[in-house]
Amino acid sequence: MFNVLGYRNSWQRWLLGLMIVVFFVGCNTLPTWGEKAPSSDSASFPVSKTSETPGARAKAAGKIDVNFTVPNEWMPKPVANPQAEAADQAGMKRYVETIPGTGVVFEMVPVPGGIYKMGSPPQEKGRKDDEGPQHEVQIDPFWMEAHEVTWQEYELWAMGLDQLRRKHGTEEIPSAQDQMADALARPSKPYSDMTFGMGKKNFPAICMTQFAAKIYCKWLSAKTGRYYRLPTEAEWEYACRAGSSSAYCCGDDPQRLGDYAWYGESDDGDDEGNSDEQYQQVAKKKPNAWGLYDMHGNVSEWCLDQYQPDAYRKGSGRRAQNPLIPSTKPYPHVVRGGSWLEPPEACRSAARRGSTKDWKSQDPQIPQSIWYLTDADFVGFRVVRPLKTPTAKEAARYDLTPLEKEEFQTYQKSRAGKQ
Ligand SMILES: [Ca+2]
Repeated sequence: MFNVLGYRNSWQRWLLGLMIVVFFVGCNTLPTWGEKAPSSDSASFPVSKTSETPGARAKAAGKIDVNFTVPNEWMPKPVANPQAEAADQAGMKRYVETIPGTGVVFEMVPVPGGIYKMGSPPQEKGRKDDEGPQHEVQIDPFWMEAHEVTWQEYELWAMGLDQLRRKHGTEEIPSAQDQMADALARPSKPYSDMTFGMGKKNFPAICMTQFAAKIYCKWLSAKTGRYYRLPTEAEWEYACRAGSSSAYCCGDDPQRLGDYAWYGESDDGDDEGNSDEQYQQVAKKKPNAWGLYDMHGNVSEWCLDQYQPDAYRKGSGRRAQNPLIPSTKPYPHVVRGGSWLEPPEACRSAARRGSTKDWKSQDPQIPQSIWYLTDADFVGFRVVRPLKTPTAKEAARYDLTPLEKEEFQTYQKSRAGKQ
């Protein structure tokens, strides 16, 4: 990056790196970038240290603003990936993202903007009250990860493997993107094997809290310079349906689900399921019409929304545009798609589920970990990237809530033995 900008001398590179860090520390609307480097066990959380405005700090530091362009002024410079660039929806392509410095790749699939009916009709088999009434939703275009986040992807951040690779590899000098990524918090080490013996390579990562999934997205954004986040519940269902209005992306008949999904035994016992009572490697079944794998089943997937069973009934009756139910409390948050553990009905496009506190009931810590769900071996996630990168102010809608930041601070203090 620095050479591209013409900063070839070491002191110039150092100064530019310092200025970038200073800029992000001062950015009140994005307080999670630019904190001091974390320890390997747990990291300090970025908090602005002065009341100066970002503009004032940037000015004091020099002409930092020349390195950032609107509307991406708050994001790191993207690492080169021509396939990932698009000026409009027509230009959106499927692309492969290589997590810089690692060789680990994942694939992103374009999801066109559009309008659909969210929820299920009263006659749908297996339908629950929280899925109605159906209502129109308008969704802006985005890319979605073709598959659930795998252990290879997740552990680069969660276990600090990206830092280890850099330490023992040929590229020891962290890039500007690395420095921002390194400044984000990482989980403490897990107490036990979080795969539960179900396999690791190309299997979906599981047992993370929604908080952990959100920080992973921030880390990924810093690493790549492209804005990644969790999907909203409305985006998730839209992508799962891929233009369909039936119970599943392949129609209403659960008999066809086996071609597209890994799922568990049906409630009536007539269908014993196909998952062999464990999660399976990602992208082994057929994708839906938009090229997305395992939206039904395998592992349930985190969404950003607070789960409200009566949310649809509270709707205004007007078409909702990019709806999101903001998070105000730790539970319940939305997971979607059902899992290897659940019957076909729970894997329907409209099926909703909220997280519960007993998903970490075996966690012996006080307070319990903010990173792991010891009892949620059926929960994972995948990332999305909106076509239009939001401004820092717009992105605050999808960012950590004040409550989450407070919980993090409390947890950090308890870990440090200060409480
Ligand atoms: Ca899934």
